[in-house]
Amino acid sequence: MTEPALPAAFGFLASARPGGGRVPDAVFATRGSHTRVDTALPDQSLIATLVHAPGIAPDAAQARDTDTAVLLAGEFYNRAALHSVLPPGSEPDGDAQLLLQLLHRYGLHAFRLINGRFAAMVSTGRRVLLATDHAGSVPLYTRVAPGEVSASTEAKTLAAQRDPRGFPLADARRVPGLTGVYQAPAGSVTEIDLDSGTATIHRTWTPQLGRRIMPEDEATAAVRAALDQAVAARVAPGDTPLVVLSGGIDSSGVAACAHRAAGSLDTVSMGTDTSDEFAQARAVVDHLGTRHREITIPSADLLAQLPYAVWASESVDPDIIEYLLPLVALYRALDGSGRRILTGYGADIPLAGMHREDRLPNLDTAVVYDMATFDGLNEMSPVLSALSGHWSTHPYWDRDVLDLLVSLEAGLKRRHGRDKWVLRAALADALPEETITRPKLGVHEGSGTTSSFSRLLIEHGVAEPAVKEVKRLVVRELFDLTVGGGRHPSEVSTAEVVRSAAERFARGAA
Ligand code: IOT
Ligand code: MG
Ligand code: MG
Repeated sequence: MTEPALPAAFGFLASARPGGGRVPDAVFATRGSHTRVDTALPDQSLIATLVHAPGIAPDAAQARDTDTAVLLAGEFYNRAALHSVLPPGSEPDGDAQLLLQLLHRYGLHAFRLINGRFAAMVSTGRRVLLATDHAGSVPLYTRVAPGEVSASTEAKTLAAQRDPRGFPLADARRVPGLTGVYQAPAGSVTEIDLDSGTATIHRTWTPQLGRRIMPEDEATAAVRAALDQAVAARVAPGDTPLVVLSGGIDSSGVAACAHRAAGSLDTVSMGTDTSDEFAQARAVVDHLGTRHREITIPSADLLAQLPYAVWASESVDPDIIEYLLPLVALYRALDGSGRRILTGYGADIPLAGMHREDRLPNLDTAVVYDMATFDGLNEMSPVLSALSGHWSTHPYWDRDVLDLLVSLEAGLKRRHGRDKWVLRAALADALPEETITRPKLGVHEGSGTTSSFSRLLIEHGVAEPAVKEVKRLVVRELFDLTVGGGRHPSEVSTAEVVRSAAERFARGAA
């Protein structure tokens, strides 16, 4: 049997209690089938709803033995290495079983070993462990009270159950407007005592602060090897992956590696009636020979989908929403059954690609800042694509690729007058010259999202200097409606929310 192209589960809502109980029906943004899990352990019960691709039994997303139960949303990328540290003869079937065996050997330190895209909940003895991958790329939320720990990959599902009131969780981020709901930090295990509701957070990963000096050829070879491996680990045997392609260096690099790893590749580009990067993507498509599709979304339709972008990402950051909106609209426009999608998202963070200037001190300041502030923005959330049934994954935020890129000295990132030099040089033999040398263009610029959103506000009477602040109000109101308030995004009108935010701002500013 070939391995399925999608992970066994995309997400979950779960509850651990000393006695039994039931988990309420959950409305996820993630589209998929729901499977109930009810595991009675000697000291607690773990009950859950798993949300997963239709037609794939989510068996590999759960595992148990005598006193421990594991739930896993997402997947691991260093399986061979993880298998190699298990006793001979142990042959775990799926990532949840693999995790269970690692937990036996290493305790909660098992999570320090995993390079993956996942959120996990573990019930063991009288304790509950909530774990995120290094990047927190699958958001994980919790509400904790003595005698009950609820956890979910979507905050909205916890908002729906107001009781019991959550305990404060030191060091975790509160979710705006949702009393008692916290987001588990990226790269951590939250260890909770079920009886008392007290928690300790253990960090399992932190961004590198030291920088490595390397000769040019060594640095480019290391980057290429790491990216090749990260992409190969994200391609399922026998599956043709889909790359969301802008024609910039980041996604074109992923496309080149994916084409090589899978032997065939589908690509898709989105644009709007105001702007697109279709010609630049086409250069890569022709070079690699991918099966390509262009999707044009009118700007008005794009902005009308703002509620979906906020509902899926559960982010309140207006800049991030401008990056995510075009991608969410693209994912929603993909028909057919669930695909495995690779993106170039995140490359600009360790390489300071958004930072358009030459000075190295400022470049490294930007890298340090961005690596210290990404947590909680949810820009890599799988829900962005899972809302239409697709699984997305981001090779540049593979743990090994990210550790390498972050750690390179700034002079390798900005070199010979080029931004992201080391990546461009690493891909020089795999892509057309015009792609290698193409200046960076953000997705929010290439799709005209930032400017159309600004224009919409100005049409509603917002003065130019207030645009940024009103965007923040709009995004927050969309969050309150769709995440806190449980409204489906199809029932929320961007225009109405813009009108109300503009009015509120005008009243406040007057
Ligand atoms: P950008 O790097 O332009 O795009 C991110 C990814 O989205 C691309 O690699 C590509 O896979 C996909 N994409 C972009 N445009 C299109 C398109 N027209 N059609 C299809 N796919 C497309 C913002 C940005 O510049 O996006 N994201 C940054 C950094 C975010 C800042 N976050 C932070 N500081 N925490 C990034 O690194 O991706
Ligand atoms: Mg990029
Ligand atoms: Mg771009």
